[in-house]
Amino acid sequence: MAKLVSETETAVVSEAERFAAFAAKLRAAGLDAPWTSPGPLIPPKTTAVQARHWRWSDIEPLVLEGPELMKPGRGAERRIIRLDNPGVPERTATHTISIAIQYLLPGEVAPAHRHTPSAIRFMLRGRNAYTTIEGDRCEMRSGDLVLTPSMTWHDHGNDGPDPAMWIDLLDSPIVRYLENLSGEPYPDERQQPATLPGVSERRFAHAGLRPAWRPPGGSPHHHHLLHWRWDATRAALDRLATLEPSPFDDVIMEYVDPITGRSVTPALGCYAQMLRPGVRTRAHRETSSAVYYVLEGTGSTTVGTTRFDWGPGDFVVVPPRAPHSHANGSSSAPAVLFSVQDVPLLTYLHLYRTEEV
Ligand code: GTQ
Ligand code: FE2
Repeated sequence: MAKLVSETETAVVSEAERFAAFAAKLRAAGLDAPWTSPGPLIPPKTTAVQARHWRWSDIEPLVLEGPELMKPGRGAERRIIRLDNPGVPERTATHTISIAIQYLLPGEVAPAHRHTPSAIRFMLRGRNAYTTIEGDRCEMRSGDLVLTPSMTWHDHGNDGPDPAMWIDLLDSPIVRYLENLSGEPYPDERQQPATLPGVSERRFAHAGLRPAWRPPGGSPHHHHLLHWRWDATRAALDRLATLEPSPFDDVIMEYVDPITGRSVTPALGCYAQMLRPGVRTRAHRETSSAVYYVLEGTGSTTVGTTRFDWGPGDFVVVPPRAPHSHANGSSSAPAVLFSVQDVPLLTYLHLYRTEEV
């Protein structure tokens, strides 16, 4: 008997040794056979993105402290403070979305540059602050969304009497993962703007209408809307609120290119959403991730079993596949949320799924 057992053991060891020897030969040849190591062929991976809540009362004093320590200019370029999700290796808000608050004092300029990530600005406060994109000067008022497509020259300035503050939303984590992160400074601090500001808005900001003639030539970026005004967005939400709402998001609209109907950037979409007074949405899971920013009202977002109670200026991150629902805490006032979500990218990859939980 003893002899038999030891023979079996020898056979087992030698099989493991043969696997190890084979794996070593594969490695030396720059190859790998997944069946030489334990585990399933396609091991599932749980998300590193954490459900998180940042309160505006914690963010704002730190944003206001920035100017004592940093001046925008060549080098550091932008006075920004990023949302840091501790679960994400690159310390961005989610694995696909980078969010920052940018702060610019009266008279300051954030110098012109361009880069491969697409960027979106969501204006918070200040008057006569602008972003110039490919020469089109977009004067940003509170609640406006301004698009900086990939590799377009852009500089920001504040010509008003008050400090200006806005949210930057970038797809840089995706571009980094795709190993295409790059950028360059513009030769001058600012671009020479076109004679008239808001050219893209003059051409394209009229829902249901597009110019039947455009001057020949110009940058390809001169054929898209770059600036969505808050008053139009808010009015659209009020009108949609008179019709049947989504059970999961209540009254929700996506910002789109009025000519192509596509999301504002290829990977990331932006949404404006109203939770009518007293509304509690049903919970669902989505394969996408999202960052919500509270514009108006108070309420809560429940992610998994954690309830985040929010008010104006707060941010909430919903990781991929996390069950989530929203509630307006007021029975008399609407709550309004702005969000950025990687739904367009997931849809393109045929990975977007949603299910009620
Ligand atoms: O304002 O151009 O938050 O290039 C990150 C990178 C803002 C900007 C950010 C940028 C900018
Ligand atoms: Fe930039």
